[in-house]
Amino acid sequence: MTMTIASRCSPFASLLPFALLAACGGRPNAPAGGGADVLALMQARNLSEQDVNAALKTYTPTGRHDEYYQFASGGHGGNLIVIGLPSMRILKYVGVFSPEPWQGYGYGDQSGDVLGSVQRAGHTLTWADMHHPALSETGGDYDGKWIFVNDKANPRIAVVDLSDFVTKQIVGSELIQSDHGAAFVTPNTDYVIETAQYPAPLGGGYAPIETWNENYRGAMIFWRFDKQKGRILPAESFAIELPPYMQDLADAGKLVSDGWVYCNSIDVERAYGGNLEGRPSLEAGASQNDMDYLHVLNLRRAEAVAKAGKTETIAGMRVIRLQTAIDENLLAFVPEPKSPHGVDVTPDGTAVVVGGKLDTHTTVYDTMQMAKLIEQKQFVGKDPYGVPILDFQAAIRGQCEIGLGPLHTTFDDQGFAYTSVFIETVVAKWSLKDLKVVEKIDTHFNIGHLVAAEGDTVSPDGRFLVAMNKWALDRFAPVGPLLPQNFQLIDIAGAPMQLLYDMPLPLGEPHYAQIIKADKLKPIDVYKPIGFNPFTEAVDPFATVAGKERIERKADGVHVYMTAVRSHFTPDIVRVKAGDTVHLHVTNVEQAADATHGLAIGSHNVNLSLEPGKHCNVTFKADRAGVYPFYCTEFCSALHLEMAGYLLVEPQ
Ligand code: RUQ
Ligand code: CUA
Repeated sequence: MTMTIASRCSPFASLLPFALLAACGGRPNAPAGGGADVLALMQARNLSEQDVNAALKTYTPTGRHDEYYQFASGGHGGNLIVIGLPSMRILKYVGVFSPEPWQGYGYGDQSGDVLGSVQRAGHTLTWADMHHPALSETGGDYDGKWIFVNDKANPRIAVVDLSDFVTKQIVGSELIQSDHGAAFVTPNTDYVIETAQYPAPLGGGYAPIETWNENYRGAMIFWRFDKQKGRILPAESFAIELPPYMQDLADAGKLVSDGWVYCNSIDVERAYGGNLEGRPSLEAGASQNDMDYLHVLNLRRAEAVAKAGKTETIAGMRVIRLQTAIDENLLAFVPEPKSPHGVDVTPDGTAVVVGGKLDTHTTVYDTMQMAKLIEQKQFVGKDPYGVPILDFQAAIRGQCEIGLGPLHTTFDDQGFAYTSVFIETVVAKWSLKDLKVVEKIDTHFNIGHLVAAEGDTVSPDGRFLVAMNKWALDRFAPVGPLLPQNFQLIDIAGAPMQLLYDMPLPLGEPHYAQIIKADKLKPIDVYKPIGFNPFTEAVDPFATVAGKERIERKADGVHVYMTAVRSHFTPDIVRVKAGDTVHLHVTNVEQAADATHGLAIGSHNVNLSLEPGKHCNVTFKADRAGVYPFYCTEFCSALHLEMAGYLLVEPQ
């Protein structure tokens, strides 16, 4: 058999991976796909053996599911992107901070309530700068239940339910004016961490920027998450006031360091710009010192302090003031090299890896050692606000010489760390044991974050890593000056690392992503029982039963109780008077998987997605007399085009 394959596929047979040999020779008499044999295809498409090897590792035949889900931030698109691995097929965009027409997200009453639930400075927001998704965890491992995402521009946190991939809640506090160290969860998802980035007066309001040192502050918010309800409880959440440095990324301790939180900072120089006012630019001013401060917070103690009521309420948020945090010994600093960025706790929880953008090292801090030094109050100094400082050398395990511009670090199951190196534009693989680089692989280009399968849990999977590159340059067919980002799938199962696939991501700049084993998710396929409202998570009081469709005129307007089923809406004629407020209540009474209908009413910005069993309410003003067709927007059946009706707005 082997001989037959070898002779059929020569001259490269010995070089080809086994799977390919099987493909070209497994059925000796069957022609390869499309009638051409594999070698001819390779030649025709100018593919190397390495290319074919990569293709075999990612190609996923029809009907076969991916092994992993990657949840990627949609950046300033404000949506969450769901990608299958290893195929890199996009499975879904989930509307979170931006309206999502396909899902009707932001167009119905309740989905609009979620999207519009946090206003800032009196403004309704329809976009976000999403950075860091965080999957919910139990015991430090992803549990596949929820995912949290942040909005850097208008500090908010959203809760996305992974049973139906729908955004259920958005919270935000006017305490802070931006965030970056978010969203990160504690190992049992008791808290979702949101840290401010750019200092401002706490709670909003104005203070002259010259009074930065006195009046501007940072803060870290601990949003309490209730796993029973699947919701953040703002009233049980609290914050810690921080000095006016620019706090950057954060991470929660795990296992031995469970109960500790780490956050780095830039601009301990407290520069605030003014390059047209005779001061150095913010960028130059913030890069003067050799060291910034890694913040080490004792969350358990902070929780007790908040519980004891040693807080002040600012903008509705309970805040542990900085002096209280110092007095209670729940905050300490450790120097960290030049303009740090990523802070990542190792799978065993014994260390925190910090990448310094203007340094050539990653610094590995010893979590237990820092806890000990803090408990014994072995400090070597104080910052201008009185926050105690630990000795750098005493706090670290060591440093790894990485290369130019280390940013973020993720981990595998073999004791290796993988750091994105922005300036060098490579992934550096290094050993956590002896802090030595073992291998580097090029990325294309300017890698930002990177993520390995379950790489920030207590039990990483290894196998795959995705480099999330900022620039694509020449990788794809040109599409004008605004280029997509480039996600590169890398095989890390063995050495050397192998680049498998380039995926353009043309929708805002994603920053971070997380990768979870697919079998941890158990999404529903239809809403049950019929009339279920995903946003209230109950059968809607306005749910309509087949046979009970009706139109009722009430004090607050005209209520239309409608059903949708292949291939008609009932009622299909709706008569109202100009000036009426219309409350449309629509239930998709079907229970067949994928039997989704849509409901669009032209000229009124009405657009609903009616998945099987789902109920939607939408309220709109029929202010202008006219004849407005409505119709189904999903090609649901052979008579889909006939699934239509008329909104007749009669003159008064
Ligand atoms: S941060 S790479 Cu939010 Cu690194 Cu973007
Ligand atoms: Cu329902 Cu098309």
